[in-house]
Amino acid sequence: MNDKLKEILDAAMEQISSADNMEKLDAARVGFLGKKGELTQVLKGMRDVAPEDRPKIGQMVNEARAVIENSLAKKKEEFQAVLLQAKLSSEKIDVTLPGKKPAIGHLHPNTVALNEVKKFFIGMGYQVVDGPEIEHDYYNFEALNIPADHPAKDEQDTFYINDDMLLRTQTSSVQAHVMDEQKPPIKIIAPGRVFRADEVDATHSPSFHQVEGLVIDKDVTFADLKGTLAEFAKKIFGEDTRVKFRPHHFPFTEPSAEMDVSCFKCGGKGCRFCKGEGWIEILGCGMVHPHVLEMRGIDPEKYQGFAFGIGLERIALLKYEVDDMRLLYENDTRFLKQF
Ligand code: 2NM
Repeated sequence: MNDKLKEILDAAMEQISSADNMEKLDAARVGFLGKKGELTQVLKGMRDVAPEDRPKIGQMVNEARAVIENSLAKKKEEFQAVLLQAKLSSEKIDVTLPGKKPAIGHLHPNTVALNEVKKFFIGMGYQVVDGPEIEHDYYNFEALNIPADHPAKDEQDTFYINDDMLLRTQTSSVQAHVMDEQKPPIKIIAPGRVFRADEVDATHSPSFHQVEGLVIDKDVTFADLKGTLAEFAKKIFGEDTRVKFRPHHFPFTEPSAEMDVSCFKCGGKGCRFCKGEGWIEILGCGMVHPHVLEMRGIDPEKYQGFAFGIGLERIALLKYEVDDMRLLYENDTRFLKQF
């Protein structure tokens, strides 16, 4: 019996140590320790052993079983370590590889232009104000000297919400509110989105942006207007820029004018950029109409004001030499990332 056990133990150790994968190791376990395994058979054969020898034999079988189980466990651990190592090296991350560059956006051309405009006027002591995009018909039109039957109301045909409310056509409505809320002196710009029922083309959009300015104080004259806007043109289009005022009509200013700047491409000689004119139209302006001041409770005998309106897209398109406003709104990054 002793010899038989030793034989089984040797065979088991041999099979375990020569197993080179998990399947073979498992086969060895079943072959020796399983229900029909060789060691199990020995235990089953105990009934043939003399009763006085049984404890001793039993102990020997259990010892052999412990030795085999130990070896199996050790070998299993070895295999698992090898598997883990293989997994770790196949899933290794190369921390020295260059990272993916995050796509960082940048300011929209409109925003860049607006920042420049703001910077100039803030430097001149203006306050930047905003107001509602949805406005009362009264503040958008009547308060700006555009009565219900005025032809200018047709030109600016807009989007009505109901009989009283509309999407503002100009940010001058903000200035009417400021005249209600503040006493002169007033020195403000009102940048913002405005809306008009226009068809989309290279120079029109149903929604665009304006920066309107208003100065009200004692002894404000057209000379203040000219000096301010000439300085503005130099800051935006270059120190050599000259300006020209052409008489115009706006219902809310009297007198009114449009301001042209000398072409910053050809310096005024005439080129393709300024369509041979040498001048480029840039904004509308004028002295605030006395009736506009009266309606807001400001005495036009004591106070005068000048006002102006700049199209932001126009500035952005000129600055970047882009000939189609639609490009500013299509969000095509191939276009936008050039700036
Ligand atoms: C323009 C042109 C000329 C203007 C007038 C006013 C106000 F509120 F004082 F009446 N705000 N903005 C104005 C004047 C706007 O845009 C082309």
